[in-house]
Amino acid sequence: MSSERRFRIQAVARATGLNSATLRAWERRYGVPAPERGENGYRMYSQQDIDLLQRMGGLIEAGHAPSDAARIAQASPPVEALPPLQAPEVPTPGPADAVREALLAATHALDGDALRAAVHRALTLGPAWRIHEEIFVPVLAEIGERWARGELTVSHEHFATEAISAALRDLLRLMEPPAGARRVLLACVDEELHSLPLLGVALLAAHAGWQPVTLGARTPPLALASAVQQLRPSAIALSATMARPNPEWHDYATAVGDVPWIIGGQAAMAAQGALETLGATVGASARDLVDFLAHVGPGRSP
Ligand code: B12
Repeated sequence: MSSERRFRIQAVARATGLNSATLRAWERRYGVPAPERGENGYRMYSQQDIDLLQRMGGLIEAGHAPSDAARIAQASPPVEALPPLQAPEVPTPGPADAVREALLAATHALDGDALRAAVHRALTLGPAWRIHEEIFVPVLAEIGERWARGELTVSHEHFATEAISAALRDLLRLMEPPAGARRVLLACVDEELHSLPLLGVALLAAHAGWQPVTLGARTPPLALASAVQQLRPSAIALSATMARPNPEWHDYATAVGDVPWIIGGQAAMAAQGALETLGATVGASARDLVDFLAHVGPGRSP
């Protein structure tokens, strides 16, 4: 490895605003970037890798599909040098850090006023999908960790989830789809109670100009099949967090018929091979939906 400064994935995630699952997914799918590996196997990113990621992120924000953004970012050198990454040991806390901390502190204290105030501050910090990705997703993951360590109870988790879900629903209501927008049908698989991830997916669908229709938690294959019959969606997005002993992937493949489908969440990632064999696209992060929808076609029907 060269003597040039290298950064670990968490530092790169903080510097680029992309989460680590997205960084790994872009590397796997588009080879963007291809960081060196340290002796311990950890990814070690160079400043050039970070510049490339920032270019690709900027292109996606400007409306390019991720696959196009990857190609363009790799082909075009930066017009001007981007500011170097902050040293990972001394990250400067920004407004997003402060809001994340405030959300966690309010959750610990079960303080409704403080939680509402922190959620409102979060809503001022950028476009809806970015607020979700940079603030709500890491806070929910941290709440999950603290719950698993016994530092927070289910009441704390419900308390925070309720407020964040309400905020995401409000954001979705504000993102009126354009006239003639095509439908993407969203649902959690059977027995799946983690419906909140679907709200993030719905936000990105709306951002891409599609009309999300969300069925929510615990949607058995037959219920999905009847919704597909009735709504005739142009695409289907499913979410599966918890692994189950006998997942009915085959029944879902039947339920979707010939409608293109994507499935994400931890359980879907673990069953990637089986799902792809059944014709599904497997998404590592909600952003993968944008790429998938771009391949399905324009958000508005011709
Ligand atoms: C809130 C929460 C709950 C709430 C859910 C409320 C709701 N309405 O959603 C409730 C209380 C119901 C719940 C219940 C349980 N939970 Co829970 N929960 C969480 C928590 C804290 C947040 C979940 C969340 O919304 N995350 C934010 C989302 C946006 O992130 P994500 O799920 O990682 O999704 C990302 C990607 O996977 C992807 N993605 C997901 N879906 C899709 C779909 C598409 C199409 C695409 C493209 C991408 C995509 O995009 C997302 C963003 O990038 C997590 C902690 C965590 N790390 O997530 C635990 C967590 C998921 N829960 C866990 C557990 C163990 C449980 C319970 C078994 C607890 C129990 N003993 O009862 C039950 C199981 C219920 C069930 N059968 O489904 C574990 C799961 C561990 C595992 N995989 O085995 C976690 C990780 C907590 C932990 N650290 O242990 N939970």
